[in-house]
Amino acid sequence: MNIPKIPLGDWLDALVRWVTVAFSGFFSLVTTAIESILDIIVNVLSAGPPIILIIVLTLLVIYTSRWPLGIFTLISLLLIDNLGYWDSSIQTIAIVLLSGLLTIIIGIPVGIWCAQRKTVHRIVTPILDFMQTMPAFVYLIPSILFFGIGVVPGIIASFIFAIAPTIRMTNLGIKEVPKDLIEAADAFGSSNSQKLLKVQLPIATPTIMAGVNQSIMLALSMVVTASLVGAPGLGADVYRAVSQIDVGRGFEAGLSIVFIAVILDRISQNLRNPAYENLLKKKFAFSILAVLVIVTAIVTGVIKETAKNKDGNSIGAQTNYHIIGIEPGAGIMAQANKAIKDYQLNDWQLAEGSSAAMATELKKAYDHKKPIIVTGWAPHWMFTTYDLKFLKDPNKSFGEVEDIHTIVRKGLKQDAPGAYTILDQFIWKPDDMEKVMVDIKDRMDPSVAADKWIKANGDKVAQWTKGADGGNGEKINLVYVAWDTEIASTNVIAKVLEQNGYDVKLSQVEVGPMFAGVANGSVDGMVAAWLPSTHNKYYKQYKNDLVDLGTNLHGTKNGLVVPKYMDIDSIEDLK
Ligand code: PBE
Repeated sequence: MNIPKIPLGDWLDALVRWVTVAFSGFFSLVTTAIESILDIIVNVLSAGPPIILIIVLTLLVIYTSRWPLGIFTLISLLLIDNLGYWDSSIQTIAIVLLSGLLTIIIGIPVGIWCAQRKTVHRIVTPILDFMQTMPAFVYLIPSILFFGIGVVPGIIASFIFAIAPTIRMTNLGIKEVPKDLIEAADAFGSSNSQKLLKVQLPIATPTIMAGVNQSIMLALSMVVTASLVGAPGLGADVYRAVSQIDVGRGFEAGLSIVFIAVILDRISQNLRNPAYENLLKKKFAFSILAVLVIVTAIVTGVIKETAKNKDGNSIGAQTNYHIIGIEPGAGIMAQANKAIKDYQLNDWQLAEGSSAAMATELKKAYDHKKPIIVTGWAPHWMFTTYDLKFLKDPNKSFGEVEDIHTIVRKGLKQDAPGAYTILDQFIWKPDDMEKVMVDIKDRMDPSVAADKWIKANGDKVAQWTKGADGGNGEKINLVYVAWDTEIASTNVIAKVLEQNGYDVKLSQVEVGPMFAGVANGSVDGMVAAWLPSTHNKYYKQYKNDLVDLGTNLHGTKNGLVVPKYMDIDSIEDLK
């Protein structure tokens, strides 16, 4: 019997699409709110030179957790600054604080409600189980659609992932309040709210704080994940290091995360019972801190606001000085950073994320005729789908028209001569590639789209396979990065190899690992090297261990891309 697949994914897709449109006003409100609060936190944390915050945090740690930990804090923060991760750390601390704040504001009331009503508890528990076990990556996907790329989807995903302990522990803490105390409170005729505020909550506080502490730690564990959708900070540094196989930077950024974790953990654990409470009353100490924070927030806010009002309606102001980028390891990202330098776009930032997230952002802006600037490349389906233009690049920061090369491991020629020949003879045109890309973008399965193109272009494929021995089920492992261009080309060449008797496996990786994998022979090849300039850095690093089979496509282009409705023509206009 043939039971058709239940289209669960399609249903959810449709639901998310509908929600995206129906609640777009609400989502942009949330986005603005979260961004503004985060701005305030970042402003406060970076108000003075780093040493000021280092001293304040050290004092706070000494006060809550004794001086030895204070010394640790001092040294580790100085080290973070010295290694060059101070700004990233500020971003990370701000993100974690905000997610933590949200979990408190929402988690504690929900926890109380659970403790008071059995039904609520019964409904909330499985939801929490679901939220905690669903891989956090999954939340990122609709989050991007709802909130765009940047820090907000990251915060929302962290919040969902981290809120469970606060709710559970609040519920537990209140339930564990001894019965006789409640009875005593009842006997004295206290109202429900009196009972809650004067008896239950105070007694439950240690348990609740343990939950909050857990939530903060979970939020911190999300920073790397959140960076996949463009959240800045140490997580982005780690992600960048992974995609470029930069062991040293990865370790440094990771170490900084560890330091921050220890500091935040100790502060939040001991906040309730500071170590030196006898020297300085808790109320007094925290009031000073609160006043300090509020005053700094107001002062920095006013300064920023006056600065902002000066440039009113420029493209920069409208796009928040953000260029929407893609995977941090992509060559085009290095080029975009170079452009920012070459054209002295000092106010501008390049947001890191992924190609898919960039495409989503572009669609959102385009649908509302809003200004947007993305890192773009051709061939690409976005040029057939939208009216777009490359910004002129007189300084050639993005290099010239390029070729895509096929690169295989050493020894493939001996091990699988037929596959080697096919890979060597593989060549097509930007138009061909774009056709496959458009089908995939219209939600055709990549291998189906590849098959469709192959069927329609038998003559071209025949040229690639001419004179190649068929395989006998030998395994061929191809790597690629999830760029639209390479998804298309890799699937096409994989299909052709399969049709010629090879057992092809595709592995999707980051760009650094793609080159490294072919160089160390753990995979057989790839068709995704953009040369001479885009992937120059990787090519130079590994070229002695690779076999370059030459061009498989001529005529690619990288640059900054904007919708045609925008009134600028050159990167110089961004100044
Ligand atoms: N791209 C597409 C890649 C190469 C292929 C332009 C996004 C890059 O910048 O590395």
